[in-house]
Amino acid sequence: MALIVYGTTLSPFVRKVCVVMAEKGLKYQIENVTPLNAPVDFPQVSPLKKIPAFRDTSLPEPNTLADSSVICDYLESKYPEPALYPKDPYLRARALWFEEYADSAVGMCVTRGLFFERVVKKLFGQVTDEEVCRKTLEEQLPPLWDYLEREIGDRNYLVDDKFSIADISVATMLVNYDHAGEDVNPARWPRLCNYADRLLQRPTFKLLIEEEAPLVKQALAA
Ligand SMILES: N[C@@H](CCC(=O)N[C@@H](CS)C(=O)NCC(=O)O)C(=O)O
Repeated sequence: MALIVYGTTLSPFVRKVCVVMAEKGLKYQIENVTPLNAPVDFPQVSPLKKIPAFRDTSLPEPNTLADSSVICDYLESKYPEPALYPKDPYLRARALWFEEYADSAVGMCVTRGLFFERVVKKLFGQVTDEEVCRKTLEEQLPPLWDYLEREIGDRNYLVDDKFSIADISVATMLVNYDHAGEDVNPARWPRLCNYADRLLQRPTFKLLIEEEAPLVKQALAA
């Protein structure tokens, strides 16, 4: 298999890369690595020891990359169809902005503030810190959702009303939000709620969500 992803799709960043590959019709192999069970030589593939990391075995060494945004950019350059980044320079930059917004601010809240507390900790027999979750849900996430609600407006997709890396990056965070047992409140954020419902039904997301569900269910029941 030429394309290898190191990680687990429970990570929104790993899922982002897998969805990009699936949208492009690429076959890939997952090497199951989590930051907690990474082999000692993992830093050779991922110098910051984060997932995802990636290898294209069709290339001579060094043939690895780290960081979801870097990997997705590589995949777009190497496999340009279907395009997941706008061609127009401004629209492309705007898509990258939403990718950054999702990866950083939303990611911090959804992964650290909710998914880690409610799912990862439970998988490791640890106790959820309810105060961290409360603060995330009541104080930190609402302004982030407000912004996305405004930006979606009457469109189906965030940039130029075409499906792009912007939507993949936001939607992968919405999957972890859902895995952490939360729904976007339709009364307060009707557009974001509708957007989440639509994107998570997309076959490339749906397939991964279904694969991830049993482990998440096990954690939530613990
Ligand atoms: N900017 C990175 C973020 C990746 C990331 O933070 N991954 C988490 C898992 S969701 C991780 O590996 N954390 C381990 C650590 O921070 O040491 C990307 O886009 O790939």
